[in-house]
Amino acid sequence: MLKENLDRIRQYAGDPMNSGPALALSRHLFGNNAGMKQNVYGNLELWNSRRNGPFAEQVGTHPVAQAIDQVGYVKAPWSYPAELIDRMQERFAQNIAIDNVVTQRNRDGGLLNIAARDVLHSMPEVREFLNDELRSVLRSYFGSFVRVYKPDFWRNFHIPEADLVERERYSERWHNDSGKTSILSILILMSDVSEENGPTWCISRPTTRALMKHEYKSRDLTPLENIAEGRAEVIKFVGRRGDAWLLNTRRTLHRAGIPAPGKQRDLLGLKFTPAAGDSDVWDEIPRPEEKQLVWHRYP
Ligand SMILES: O=C(O)CCC(=O)C(=O)O
Ligand SMILES: [Fe+2]
Repeated sequence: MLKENLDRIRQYAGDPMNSGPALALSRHLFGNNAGMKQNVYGNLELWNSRRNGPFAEQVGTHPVAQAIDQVGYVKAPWSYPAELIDRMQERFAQNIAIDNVVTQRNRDGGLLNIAARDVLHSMPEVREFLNDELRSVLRSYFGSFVRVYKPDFWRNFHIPEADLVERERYSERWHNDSGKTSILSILILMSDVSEENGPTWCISRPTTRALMKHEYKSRDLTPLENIAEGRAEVIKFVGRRGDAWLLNTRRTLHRAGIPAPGKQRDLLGLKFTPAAGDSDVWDEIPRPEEKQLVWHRYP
């Protein structure tokens, strides 16, 4: 008992920002479950880029950027052309054919998930998703140019009940992603998605904050149902292929929906952080300093 407590104290003392008490305090202070370091570093990075970045005077002027800050997510007011989605689907099929994907199966060998990760080279058309409209939202959000990284394309299938209870299979449990809160994501539908295809579920930033007090326990201890019941709506990202949502997955509780038996759902995700310098960059590194503070010196 004494030893256990001593071990715990040593652990906190060695890395206090990563301790249980720090997580509890950060939930109270920041209204999400991303972590103390993640919030402190993320806020500092955003503060720096918004204040000193080359587009500082545009910060907060774009209604889409405002909505991401206030609501936590927003449907993009543009859609990507079907022809671009078709080319991405061809690339995904090629990646599957040469086994350049990560596959998860259930106990009976049935498919749960297929993911093509870091597709910058295997799906070069991914660069076309950073269009002028997205660029102007990002400049107003960050005040700077952006690093785009971790472009992933994944396909989810139904999860049988028995596989569901044992452990999490893809991201079907309510969570905030870890990593700095300065990271912004875009999720783009690569197939038509209705309720039965298992859309992403998302809870707004203010409601996420409210749920941190009581209802939300942890990723593994919170039921899959609508935990915002009676407080607010759970938004489901249903739409046509090419539709997209911008969201801060550190500040909004979200989860993958589960496709009905025999149904599936395809999604492309990209992540953005502020970049120094005078152009947007596509980063080759899968997870650039996701949990570290990067203090850019802007010109
Ligand atoms: O697949 C989904 O709908 C959600 C995935 C997710 O939680 C994430 O990318 O952070
Ligand atoms: Fe997530």
